[in-house]
Amino acid sequence: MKLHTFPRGPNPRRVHIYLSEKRLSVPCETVDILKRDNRKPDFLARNAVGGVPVLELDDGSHLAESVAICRYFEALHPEPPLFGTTPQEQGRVEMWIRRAELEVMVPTGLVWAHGSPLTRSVFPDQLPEMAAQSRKRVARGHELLDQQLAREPFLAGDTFSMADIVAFCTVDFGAALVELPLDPAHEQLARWHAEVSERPSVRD
Ligand SMILES: N[C@@H](CCC(=O)N[C@@H](CS)C(=O)NCC(=O)O)C(=O)O
Repeated sequence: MKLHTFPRGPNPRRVHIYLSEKRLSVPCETVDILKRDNRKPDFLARNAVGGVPVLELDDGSHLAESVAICRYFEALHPEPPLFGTTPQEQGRVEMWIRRAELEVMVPTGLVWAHGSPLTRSVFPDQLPEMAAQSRKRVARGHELLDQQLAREPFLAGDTFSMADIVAFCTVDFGAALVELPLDPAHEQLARWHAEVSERPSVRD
């Protein structure tokens, strides 16, 4: 088994935090996405979509998509649960994973692609208007998370879950690289962000 990864990327980072929470160790090979190694034919043979992370299994097959990779490990190692245990918990975790992806990660990615000088060489047809609109969507996504975190300590309830991992990696990426800092008005999002930042799986 081997994880093809670029640990600083927000999507691979989810898997690294997940594995650390589960105390699982998996051999890793870094793919230099800055050099576009993930767009070369040998990598595209592993993942036709071209992104990292990709998990190579011992039978030579591959699994892509960060959440799918974590679900694979969850089925093999259910404890401690990070996708919920009861049907209700599992539904809530899934709901907040989807919301973190669709309401926050998608627009954050669009700001990254269309509004960052760091990606201009990769996306020469940047649309500043798309970046501006997506910034507003990110603000609404942060608001959604903030409201939920005013009700519950973590996104899916009382316990830390995969939904927190997905949302945290997204919010952190936005703040660090996409000029999408946390709004001081989002006090619960800031409280949660500070708490999750202190988890050994995130800090180390
Ligand atoms: N939905 C995928 C997204 C994968 C993805 O876009 N990964 C980024 C790194 S954070 C990447 O490989 N970017 C370089 C590229 O797509 O060429 C997942 O969750 O794994």
